[in-house]
Amino acid sequence: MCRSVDVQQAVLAKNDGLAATLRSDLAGRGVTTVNLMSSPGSGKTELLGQVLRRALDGGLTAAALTADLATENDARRLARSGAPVKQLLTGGLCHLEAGQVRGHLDGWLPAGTELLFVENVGNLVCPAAYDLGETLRVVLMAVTEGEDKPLKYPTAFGSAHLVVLTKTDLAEPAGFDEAAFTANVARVNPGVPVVRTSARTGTGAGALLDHVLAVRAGAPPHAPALGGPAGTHGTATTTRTAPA
Ligand SMILES: Nc1nc2c(ncn2[C@@H]2O[C@H](COP(=O)(O)OP(=O)(O)OP(=O)(O)O)[C@@H](O)[C@H]2O)c(=O)[nH]1
Ligand SMILES: [Mg+2]
Repeated sequence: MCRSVDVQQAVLAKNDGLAATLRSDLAGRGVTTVNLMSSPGSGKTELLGQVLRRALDGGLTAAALTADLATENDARRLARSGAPVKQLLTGGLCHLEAGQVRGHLDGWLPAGTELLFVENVGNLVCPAAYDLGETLRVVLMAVTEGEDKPLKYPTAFGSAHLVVLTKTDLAEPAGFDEAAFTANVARVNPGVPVVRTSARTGTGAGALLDHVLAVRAGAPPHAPALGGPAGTHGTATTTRTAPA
């Protein structure tokens, strides 16, 4: 038991080191990196496609790396935006690690990329423990998932710089209690901004992009309840729950 905890801590510590180097390399290349985390099917790909299109329409250079256990479906969907997109297959792993991200960026990330979006594997547990060297960590949740999810997944919600509520077009039929959701978010991560979105109506993609661009322009990201100082996540081994 102790030995397996030691191994987990060592894995996370190694990841933190690689993530810190990656963060510094990406910042040096002028790349703002956004890590998108949510449970499967929350709407990451659908929303990201809209954000990429808006970024490109606004004259920005944006790219996306999307991770799944299997299929290239999401890369195909995201490529319709016109942005460079790469599919990362994790070979059965339920989360992304910094070393994998680095391996897929090397030799692929186009020079001059300003915004890099990384769509994590659909999972609210394991991805939360792994720093990917991101500038912004975003956790998404659909209104159909239930207001209590921030309390049930405190690491994912507590370590985020930004929370995105998706599928708000379904709030009424789902009987979603937004006030309870907002209160639960505030309990695990006081002060974290929440952006409401619907890929069906097109609501919120602009607000999400604006938030990313504000941070890129120098606005300090929210300091999450869990994690290191704003803009860094190099403390997984001491402040985050290790993955099961
Ligand atoms: N009604 C509604 N449906 C949506 C919305 N966004 C996504 N969907 C649908 O929800 C399903 C899942 O969306 P995806 O974008 O694939 O979700 P995901 O989080 O990328 O899923 P994984 O990559 O498998 O984790 C699809 O059928 C989408 O069309 C939305 O805002 N409103
Ligand atoms: Mg997806």
